[in-house]
Amino acid sequence: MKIISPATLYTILLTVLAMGSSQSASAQAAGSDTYRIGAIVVEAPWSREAPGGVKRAVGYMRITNTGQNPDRLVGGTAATTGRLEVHQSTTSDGLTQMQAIKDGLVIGPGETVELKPGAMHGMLVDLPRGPKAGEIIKGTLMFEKAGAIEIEYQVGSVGIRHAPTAAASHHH
Ligand SMILES: [Cu+2]
Repeated sequence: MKIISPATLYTILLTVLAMGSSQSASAQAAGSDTYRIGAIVVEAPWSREAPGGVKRAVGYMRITNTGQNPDRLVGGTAATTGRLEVHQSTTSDGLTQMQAIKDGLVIGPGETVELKPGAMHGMLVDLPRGPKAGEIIKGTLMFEKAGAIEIEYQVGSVGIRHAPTAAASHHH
């Protein structure tokens, strides 16, 4: 029988600890398009390439309030200089216009709100530059009750209508 010296044992222990932490890190990365803070769950944030030097981009996601009380998305940051606005699209006389929702987006208890193309959507404004397909935009969302949460938008190509990650995992 081999006797393990305390120094060796220490090394083994450190190795096990390192393995444990790298495993949990990769598990987190696998589910990285779902984010939670308090009662709020944010799923699949995504954006779209903004061509031609435009420094704004769309910001889509699904937000669920699993709590007993309403909460409110009041804004957020995007990349180094940008911020998130929540817009409502309205069409009248064939003309579609967007308006920022000034008082924030209320999400009732048990409610899921989807920010998506052609409807209520997020707009990332004042970005340092237009995002490119395949990139990630780091940002935060600020909720009145749940607080701030860090998220990442997956950037898809110009013209896509669905989250790039969801599109990649579907086989139609
Ligand atoms: Cu808009």
